[in-house]
Amino acid sequence: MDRKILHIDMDAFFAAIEMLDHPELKGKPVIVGGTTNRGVVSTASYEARRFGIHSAMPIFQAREKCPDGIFLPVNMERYKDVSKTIMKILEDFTPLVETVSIDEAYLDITGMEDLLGNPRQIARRIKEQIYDETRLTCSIGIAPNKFLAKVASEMHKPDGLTIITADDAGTFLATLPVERIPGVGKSTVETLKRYGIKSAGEIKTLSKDQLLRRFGKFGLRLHELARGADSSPVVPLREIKSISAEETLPYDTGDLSLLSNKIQGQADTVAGRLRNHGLKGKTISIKIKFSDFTAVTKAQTIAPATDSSRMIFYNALQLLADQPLKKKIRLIGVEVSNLLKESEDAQMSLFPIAPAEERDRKLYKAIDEIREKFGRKVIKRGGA
Ligand code: TTP
Ligand code: MG
Repeated sequence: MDRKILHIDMDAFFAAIEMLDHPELKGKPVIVGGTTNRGVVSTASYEARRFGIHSAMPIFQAREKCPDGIFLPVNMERYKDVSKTIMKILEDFTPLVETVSIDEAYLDITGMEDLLGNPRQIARRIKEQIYDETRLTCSIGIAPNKFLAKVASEMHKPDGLTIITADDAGTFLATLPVERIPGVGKSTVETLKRYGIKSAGEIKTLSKDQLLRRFGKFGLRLHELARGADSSPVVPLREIKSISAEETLPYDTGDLSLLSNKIQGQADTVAGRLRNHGLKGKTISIKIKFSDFTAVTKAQTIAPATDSSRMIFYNALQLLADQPLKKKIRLIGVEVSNLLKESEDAQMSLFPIAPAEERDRKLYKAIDEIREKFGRKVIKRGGA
């Protein structure tokens, strides 16, 4: 049966909240991200976007583009509160809600028609209820899968409502620029352009093998997305048990500097995903598969729960240092489990967060231990 997936994304989220809290800013170019020139733009109101301002642009550049803009600091606690209100509204519609960031979620509304009306009616009710409770607008996309629902929600921002059926998907993808595919960054865009590929649909001209060779595992995903296919399920937050990243190495190795670099990258990835979900974890593990395909998992539990890539990295590094490595390694991975929702983390207030110095001391200790064991060359980057 066709699934019905709804993707919802709030419009100019941080800026919209500031305009709500300061009605005199309505209709003005509002830029949230900081008042000094050192930071970057978190987001800009649609009025400010007309000046070419966008997320991640340095503030000084935004000032050049829009000297009369209103520059505001980030008030994250307030935005998180609003986010909670919105997610609660969504969870009243269905428990199948996957929060992907502070202002974005997927809902699986398959089979809800009898209860709540057709997809368009469901989307309208969600929009109405959010507006009633928060006075904010959002954009919604509905499609047979998460990928198409996400691109649909972006199509008619702000206050959009876009439905893509399985039948329209081909036409839609034929004109969708590749940069709009989630996960496609600058370098992928460049490579695809070299093949003369500009739209998502045009990716179909490359074979599965070509895509695999050129882009690795992500190539296989592109192969599917080009056909409008995406089987990934909507996973409600409380069902996420762990977040991990792992990698089969290009060749079997015992090179500790390579392995610690991999762990560092994986710790970054995992920490980013934790933060996206508003989660922190207490158990950090590494997974190692050796050249003879035997495997070990080593874990340690820490307090307080963390979403910091440094904390994850140094704990993972320590686990690696404690692990006898008699054989070459084929695969390495980092996982964080024992997850808590940030808001539910009662322990956070019981354990004061270790001061930066203490964290660094532990990090350096782990690095020293590794150096002692494997020689100085192993970890080159000073603060790692
Ligand atoms: P987005 O949904 O990407 O942006 P938005 O809601 O401001 O605007 P749009 O109408 O296009 O959806 O991100 C949600 C919030 O996350 C955004 O308001 C600010 C924050 N954010 C950052 O802090 N840095 C970033 O680079 C991005 C993209 C978002
Ligand atoms: Mg948004």
